[in-house]
Amino acid sequence: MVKIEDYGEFTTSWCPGCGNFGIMQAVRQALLAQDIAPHQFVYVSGIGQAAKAPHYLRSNMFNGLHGRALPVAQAVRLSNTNLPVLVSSGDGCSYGEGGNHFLAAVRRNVNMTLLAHNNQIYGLTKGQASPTTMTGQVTKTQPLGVAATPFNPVAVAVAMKCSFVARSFAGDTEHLAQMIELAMRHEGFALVDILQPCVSFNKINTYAWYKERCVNLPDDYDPTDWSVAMQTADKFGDEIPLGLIYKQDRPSYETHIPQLANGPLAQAATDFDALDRVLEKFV
Ligand SMILES: Cc1ncc(C[n+]2csc(CCOP(=O)(O)OP(=O)(O)O)c2C)c(N)n1
Ligand code: SF4
Repeated sequence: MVKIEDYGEFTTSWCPGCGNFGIMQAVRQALLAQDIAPHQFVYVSGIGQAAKAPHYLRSNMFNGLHGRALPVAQAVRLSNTNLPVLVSSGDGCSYGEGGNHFLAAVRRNVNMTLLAHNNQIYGLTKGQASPTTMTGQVTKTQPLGVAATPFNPVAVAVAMKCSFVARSFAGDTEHLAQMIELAMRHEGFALVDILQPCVSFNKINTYAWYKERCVNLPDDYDPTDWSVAMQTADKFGDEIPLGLIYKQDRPSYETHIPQLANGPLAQAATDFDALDRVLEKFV
């Protein structure tokens, strides 16, 4: 039986009060609820404050380049389909630098979970606007205010019929742990967009700002109704719905790959004769 202490205690370089602490607490709770030991999963990230999350959990981990966490995570999962794969990535990393990888991941539907730490700012590089920063918000590099319209990741994911789309809030760790657990148990690509206050560089979208607006979806909400999910996903303003917004059960990418039919590649015996033939032909 796994214990919460098994995931370790680490000193972080995050600012006191950062929303990332709530996310890490929820990740631990979600892993514990599934009885997943540190060696039984892989935690992947790119670059940024969010991407430091795997440094602060005892687990297998891999740091990719900025925006490149998802391709790495897909490769990990496809080479060992026995391993649950969790990704922590900032809104800049997931929706800016990694935007096209995000779209491809939604389409591919490899079985894994993306935790997008959405603080609506670039935290690590000290507060430039990210794709989710609100129009008009003044930052050090946008002194006249952001001119662009913000990217709505939840609406984009629902529009693409992503197989699992949830939104949660770093200030409500119980709700967040529930969403992470649901996402990890889901068969296919799961997005959990997490509203994560950056107390140092985003003075607009604070804990109080999110709390005033966040509303949990009602118990009778049907996440399989795509039209309702589109309307729900479009809401981001005076009201921000939290919960499992959309879900569609469909076969994950792994099930389409004939080479995986006999089990994980990582456990397959190496065919040295075939390897010799390849080397002879191409080297
Ligand atoms: C290709 C590339 N572009 C830019 C950078 C510089 N850079 C590093 S972290 C970062 C922003 C991180 O913001 P975000 O992904 O939102 O994560 P946060 O730090 O807010 O958690 C940037 C622009 C980089 N390392 N690589
Ligand atoms: S700069 Fe923002 S995101 Fe980074 S650790 Fe500090 S509060 Fe968190």
